[in-house]
Amino acid sequence: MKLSRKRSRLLLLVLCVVLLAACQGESSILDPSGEGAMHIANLWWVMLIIAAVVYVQVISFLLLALFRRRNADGGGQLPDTGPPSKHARTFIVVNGIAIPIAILTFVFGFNLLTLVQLSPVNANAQLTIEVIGHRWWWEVRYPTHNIVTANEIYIPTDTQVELHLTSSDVIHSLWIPKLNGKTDLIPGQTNRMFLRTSEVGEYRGQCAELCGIQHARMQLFVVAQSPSDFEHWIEGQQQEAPAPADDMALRGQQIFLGAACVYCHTVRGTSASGVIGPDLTHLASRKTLGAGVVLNTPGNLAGWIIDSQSIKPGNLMPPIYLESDDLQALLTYLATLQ
Ligand code: HEC
Ligand SMILES: [Cu+2]
Repeated sequence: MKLSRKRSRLLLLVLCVVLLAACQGESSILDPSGEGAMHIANLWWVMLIIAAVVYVQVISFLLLALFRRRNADGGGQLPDTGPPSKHARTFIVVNGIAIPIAILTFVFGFNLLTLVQLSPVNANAQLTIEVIGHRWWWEVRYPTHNIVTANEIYIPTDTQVELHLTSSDVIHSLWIPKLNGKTDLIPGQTNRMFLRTSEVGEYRGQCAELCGIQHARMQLFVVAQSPSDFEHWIEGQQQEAPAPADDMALRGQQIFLGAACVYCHTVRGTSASGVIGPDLTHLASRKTLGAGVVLNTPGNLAGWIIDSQSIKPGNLMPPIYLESDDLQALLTYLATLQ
């Protein structure tokens, strides 16, 4: 098929728009909101520009050579010009050796500089948060505040936050594209990574290391708040679960404490102290269930409890059968875990 000039121009335009659109978005490294991601984006742009200039130069030399050859005498055969002239030799030394060495040295240096900038060792942390990878969710602990939550990392803006990363089973990798690069979570080892942003907002994160069947659905959210909002959040999360205020919630609590839930989940302020699944003390304050798989609504919560396998197949919570009014009471109780 032969494209008319007008059509191919249109195609080019559409292509450009599509490519530019890919630069934005909630998981784009080219749209940084944090200090770490900004250094990475700078490196990316510098390398892109250098590569583009080199590409244009190489292609123009290639075209020049082709063009010259066609004009040479002898029907496409290169004329015998004897040994290369001094001029030709200088050309090769400059363009083939000196410039590539200069470019590679510069890029290497820029990479080292970026690595240093990304290194948490140089940063004096104002807040430390522990993140523990599990198949397939994130445990998030604030050791100085005595808080445990899951799949959400709340941070104050304009604060140097240091994450201590480890894993309880296989290797995972934490990646919050708009805030920083990837760092592995390795069992038996603690890796560090820093987060710093001045923009209030929600940033998507994702496990970036194949860790099993639900790897792709191991998401998390970083919520950056103003320092005063963050203090408020901390105070809320430090509370133990309140005692049930009415009969329905009380019945729900009894069902919760009498069911298998307690072997896997903790609710501070009750006897439930399991550590296999996420801490549920402030479940109702979370936005999603199952590491970002569904929104935390009563309907989704009911569906999750009865058969989380149909929502996130292969996850480590078994289906739990409950009579419908028992389930209703349990939902009422779970809704009090603000
Ligand atoms: C055998 C252990 C086990 C039992 C028993 C169990 N769970 Fe879970 N639960 C898990 C695991 C593991 C997850 C995390 C699944 C994931 O996201 O991949 C989970 C996740 C959840 C979540 C989502 C939490 C979040 O923040 O995403 C809720 C809510 C929940 N369980 C409630 C319950 C309730 C209520 C019961 C009892 C009726 C129960 N679970 C019984 C292991 C268990
Ligand atoms: Cu993972």
